[in-house]
Amino acid sequence: MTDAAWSTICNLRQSHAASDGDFEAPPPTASHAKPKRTSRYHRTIFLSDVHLGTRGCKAELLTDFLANNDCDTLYIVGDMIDGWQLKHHWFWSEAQSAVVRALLAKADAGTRIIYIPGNHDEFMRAYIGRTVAGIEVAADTIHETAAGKRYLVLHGDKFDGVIACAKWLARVGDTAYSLALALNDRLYDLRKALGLPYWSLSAFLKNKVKKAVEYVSSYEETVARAATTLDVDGIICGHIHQAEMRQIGKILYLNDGDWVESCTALVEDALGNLEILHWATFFIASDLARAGEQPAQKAALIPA
Ligand SMILES: [Mn+2]
Repeated sequence: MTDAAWSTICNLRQSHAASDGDFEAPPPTASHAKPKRTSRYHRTIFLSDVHLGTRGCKAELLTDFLANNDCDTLYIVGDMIDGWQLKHHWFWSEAQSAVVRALLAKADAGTRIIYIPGNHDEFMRAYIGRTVAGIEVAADTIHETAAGKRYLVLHGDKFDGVIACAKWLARVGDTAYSLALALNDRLYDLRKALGLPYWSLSAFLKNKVKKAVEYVSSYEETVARAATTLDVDGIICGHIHQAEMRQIGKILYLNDGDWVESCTALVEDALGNLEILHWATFFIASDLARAGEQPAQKAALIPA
């Protein structure tokens, strides 16, 4: 891609600077230098695996999240742009442009943005150590919370190169399993007629799904084990599209999830408390609230 995608982003930046468009241009006066307090203000936001450039990217939800959440520091924990997909299929929507504009508007308004490239946007690794469009690019970094806890922040692909099929297997496996149960009997009859030994399609698929689940938990444990050798309290990563917050030995494993399936972000409040926000819940809840129904369900909150 990457040149094409990059020039799209550069053009967006220029058009953002040139006109207000749908988004507020940053006011020139110093009194407006701080980000505006919107419905939620966090000390830090971590988000990853947005996969801009793919049809799967939930750009509308992310735009809504960015419009309703502000912070002092925003970490983009990799796979923001999907360079792999862009090489084959160019898919860029207005909603995806809106995500880029919203991020640039935050940078212009004084939010510190740190971009840690992942495996799908590895072309961004060429900019490590530089500040591009007001966004700092780093290979990985240490984040210190307001409570003084230290977390290693990185995308997490270095712990596993071949992961793409895990979630796919789990989801497809679920539907396929019931289908397989029905097919299994016919297969049994067929194999018997052909003189072949018994072989269970459903058991085979079940084993595949089990392996996918095992994969996620072994990934989490691998990451946590790697972190124990460092002087940190925990690790914040993305990559496997599975938001999680769990203590593994001495390490607090935090995964901010993704914006393809779960639409989650990890946020830190002024006291250093960390929380995973499931934005789809808030997004739907705000619609319900407008319709006078039940309010949002609050996501898990753990102390720092
Ligand atoms: Mn990744």
